[in-house]
Amino acid sequence: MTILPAYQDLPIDPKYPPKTAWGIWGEDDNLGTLNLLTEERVLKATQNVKKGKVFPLNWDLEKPNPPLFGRTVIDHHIRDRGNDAKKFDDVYDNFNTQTSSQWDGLRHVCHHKSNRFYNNISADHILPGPNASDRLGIHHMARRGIAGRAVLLDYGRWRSARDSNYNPLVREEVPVEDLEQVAKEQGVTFQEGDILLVRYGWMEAYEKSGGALPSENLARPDSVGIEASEKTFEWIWNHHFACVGGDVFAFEAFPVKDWDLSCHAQFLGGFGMPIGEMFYLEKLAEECAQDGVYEFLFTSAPLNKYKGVATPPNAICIK
Ligand code: UVW
Repeated sequence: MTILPAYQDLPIDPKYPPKTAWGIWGEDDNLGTLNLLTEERVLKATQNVKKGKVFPLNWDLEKPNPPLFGRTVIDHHIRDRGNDAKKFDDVYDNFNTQTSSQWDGLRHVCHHKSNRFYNNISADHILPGPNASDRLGIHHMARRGIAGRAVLLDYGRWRSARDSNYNPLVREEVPVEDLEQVAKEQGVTFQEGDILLVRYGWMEAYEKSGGALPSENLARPDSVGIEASEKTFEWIWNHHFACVGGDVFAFEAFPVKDWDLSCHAQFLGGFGMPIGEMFYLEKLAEECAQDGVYEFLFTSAPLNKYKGVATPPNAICIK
């Protein structure tokens, strides 16, 4: 098993930009921190299945509506295959893999300071043209599959219990000290290779608001999320999470103040760590609040789209 360097010791080779994890799993690696989901860890994660309760994490494909960032609402048609109302297919038009619940794959956002994607991949690998390749395509994640032990930090419930004015639809930076405190109070101890899920309470607030986001501008909506800072990057890397996800649309506080210093740029481009967004965590969080168990088996089957950028997670947690 690879012994991972600490954040302060990144990169492993001075030829790479500071604080990147490039090269750790080889220069030809397309999976980044998902490499931490070893067979041993997956097997061990199955020991968390005690009740047989299943929690799917895909939100409605049509939400949020209107979509954020100029994305499209899926346009669904039923095709009558024989024109005799006996056999039907689905047809999806305008399907953007990132309108609803999603994994941001490693083609989504580059390490802004170097303008390269994870493992030193340039944008011309991703765009059509003479240098196009399949590097970092979402199919790599799909063909491997994602499974492991996940832990939920229900920051939203913890925070709401302390602050009746808490509003996840307003920009606010969550410091890692607060996540540590939530973990402590929930009795969660992190393990290397964990899938970290954070429920900020954004989706609940969104649903309660009837989908009326306070921001006029759907290209720059407001939300709570983790603080984008060196301290956060160090905390995330040094726990050696396999990936992170939450019920918010960006995982980090939004709008992003400086993309060079954003979690998107550092996690995706710097670490090769997929980011899960708008995961539906409501029923899972209710169950965890009732039984006090915040760890479980997590599985996710990304769409096997050759050279894709992102994917609905098709994730399921089993307790
Ligand atoms: C942001 O870029 C903030 O969100 P997404 O990952 O959905 O593009």
